[in-house]
Amino acid sequence: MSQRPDFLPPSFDAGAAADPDSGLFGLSVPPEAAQVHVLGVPFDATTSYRPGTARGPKAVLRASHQVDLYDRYFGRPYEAGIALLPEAPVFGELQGKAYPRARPVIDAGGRIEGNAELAADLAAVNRAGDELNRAVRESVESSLGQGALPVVLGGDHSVPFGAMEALARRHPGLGILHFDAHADLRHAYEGFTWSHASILRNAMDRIDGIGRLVQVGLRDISEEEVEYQRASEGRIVALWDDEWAEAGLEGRRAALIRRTVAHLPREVYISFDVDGLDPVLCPNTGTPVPGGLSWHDAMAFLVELAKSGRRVVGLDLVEVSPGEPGDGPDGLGEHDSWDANVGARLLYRLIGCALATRK
Ligand SMILES: [Mn+2]
Repeated sequence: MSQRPDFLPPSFDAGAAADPDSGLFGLSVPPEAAQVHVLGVPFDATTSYRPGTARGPKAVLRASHQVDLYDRYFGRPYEAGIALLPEAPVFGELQGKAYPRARPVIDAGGRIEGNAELAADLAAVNRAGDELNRAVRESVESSLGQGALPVVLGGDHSVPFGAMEALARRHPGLGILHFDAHADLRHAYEGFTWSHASILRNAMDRIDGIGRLVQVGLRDISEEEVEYQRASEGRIVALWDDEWAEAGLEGRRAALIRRTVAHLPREVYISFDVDGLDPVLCPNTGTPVPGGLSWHDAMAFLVELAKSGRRVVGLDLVEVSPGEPGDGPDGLGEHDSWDANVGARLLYRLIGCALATRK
């Protein structure tokens, strides 16, 4: 056994069931003592297909109490101290403001020409996105200032822009390893500047310090996005889901993982949209698509990334949705949803991977 970190009470047992009132992963670590800061961002205003990811952070928190803290892949990530930051009221306020005003714009398919009311709705949603980005960026900068690993827990995929900004500023040339069914390279989807479907486009167009984007699991894409990838002249590298399936049939996956990871620069940000996984693992996510990575596929990428000597400087997990609202606390059901269970375990592995690269 290693030495017990100071933040754990002497009675703490990593193998025991977590107290329902405990923090993320059953730990109750003050942020000052934690090497990992998880920022929950309950926001999904531009969700176009199926809402619910705004309840993701609460659902993942509750499901995290079931995650075993010892990990055969990455050891004892909990010893670093993992703290869910106190919920910033600004996110709920922005969600309350932007969500209802986004609905009529989405219903109109983003075609707002000549309609002043819709134009005002769209402007309000875009302003909320600006504010959200600023709040996320400031929180991540504060975590970085304290030497902590910043982790953003969505929410939909629009939320981590501020984290990417803060990290690219600190690590010029930063690479992004992006797991997703979608490329998210659309230009202002449905008119929204800060749409979940535009997150990587916004990152590539608006953030100077990003060196390369490596996208894994893609299987639902517009022609405009393919053109954009092509025009990047190698700045964007895609591993398509059909290539991945074919490599499986031919027994070439291990080499393909190594080759994909080799495209990344030394410093890496992971943006993990849970819909990159097989929807069997995330049936309630906002925009599920058949195909996708298995659990073990995703783990193989994380293990290879850690082995490769690269350094994970920050990450997000987004688009985890517990499904229909329930009668339990925080709009959750009586029991943990399967999506939240998978999300909590994935979050723990992502954090474990990142910590393993920082040693
Ligand atoms: Mn996405």
